[in-house]
Amino acid sequence: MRTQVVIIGAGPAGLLLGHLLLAEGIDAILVERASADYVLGRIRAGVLETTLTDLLHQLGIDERLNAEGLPHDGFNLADGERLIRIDVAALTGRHVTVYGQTEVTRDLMTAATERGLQIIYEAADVTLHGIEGDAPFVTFRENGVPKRIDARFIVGCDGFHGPSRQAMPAHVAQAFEKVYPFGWLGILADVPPCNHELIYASHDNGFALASMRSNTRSRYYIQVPLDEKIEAWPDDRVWDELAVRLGPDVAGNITRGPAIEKSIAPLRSFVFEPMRHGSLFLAGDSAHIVPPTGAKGLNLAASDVAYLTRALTAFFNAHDNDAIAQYSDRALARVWKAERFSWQLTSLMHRFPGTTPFDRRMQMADLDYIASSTAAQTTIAENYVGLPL
Ligand code: FAS
Ligand code: PHB
Repeated sequence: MRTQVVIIGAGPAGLLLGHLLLAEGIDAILVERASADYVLGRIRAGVLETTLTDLLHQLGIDERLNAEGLPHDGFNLADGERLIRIDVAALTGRHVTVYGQTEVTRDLMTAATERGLQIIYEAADVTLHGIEGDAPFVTFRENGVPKRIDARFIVGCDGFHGPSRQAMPAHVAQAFEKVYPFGWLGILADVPPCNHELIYASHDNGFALASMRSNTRSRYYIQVPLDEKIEAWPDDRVWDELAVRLGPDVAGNITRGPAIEKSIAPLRSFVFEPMRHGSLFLAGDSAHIVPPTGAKGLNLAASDVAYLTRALTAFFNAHDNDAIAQYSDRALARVWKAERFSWQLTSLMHRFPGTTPFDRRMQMADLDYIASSTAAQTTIAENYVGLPL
């Protein structure tokens, strides 16, 4: 097989890139390790910047988003005594949309079938070849049969554990990482949310987040120790701890119900440089990871893909090599600012092992300052809605 761009990974980054290239008349084939059902089964992000929703509107892959997406003009920080509302609409003129990553992925998959975007699922042993030349190719096995796709470029959208980042030569690569000493236990339940907007809570016991997927489906998280076992958290214990950490005013509005999904995810900050070498580009989680506190992970995948689409379109349709040469620096500039915001909000809202009473007072003073300062709230707001491309 031959195409112009091989995309490894059919998660949100790969699917979005495939559609955007197709819309520009650029031929792409996606090669995905898992089944479509497995990809859809992963419960992840919930808050979309306009960075991502604008692309879905541009593609016309927005019918369900328009019908079911919940525009949010603000969110809340809870410090144990009050809710500090960050009015992102008033402070930035923009909003975010609550619409699950699973639904974004589902919409992109449905549109792929309708529009003829080629996706090869359950591809085994995907391997990259020739990335330092201008005739790279990917090999893999489909139903046990060896296959090969030749292309002009390969884009690694294969997430944190995929092969693309590993294919970058060590002498050009530099990784930056911070692993946090705790994780997030998340539950999904078909109960109405406890609040009409998200609440990020800082409590002596640890962090909690009250989010949602719709007006009838809630998504909650609590900070747990890194070595915590999910078995130690039956539903009732999760609901009890959420009531404590979200505070008495909110606790009364929590509707309990059986968790339809419950999992623990580690938190890390990670950036890999460069995001391009030869004929290989990286986009999304294959190049960077943020702690989900700032709701940036999925949205950074969208900005990477927006930059890369512009670059590949200039190359194929205008014979302009400059944009592909600038891709890595341009994408990383936005990645690092999102890494900073995510790290800062994580540091503010979580309990770190070894936190001293002074450290805790510093967190409380920071929250008290945010409550009293429009300037501080504006800084948070403009990062939360997404910095400009
Ligand atoms: P993905 O990991 O989504 O997709 C990569 C794809 O590549 C997968 O389908 C995988 O099967 C495939 N792949 C891997 N290896 C392959 C191989 N060898 N060959 C072919 N295909 C291969 N972000 C937020 O904004 N908010 C959140 O609350 C949030 N929660 C998260 C919770 C968890 C547990 C995780 C892991 C991430 C979370 N994220 C969150 C971040 C997440 O949403 C990512 O940013 C988003 O999935 C990025 O999309 P992709 O870059 O497409 O990577
Ligand atoms: C979610 O709803 O899954 C979610 C929302 C906001 C975050 C993280 C996760 O910052």
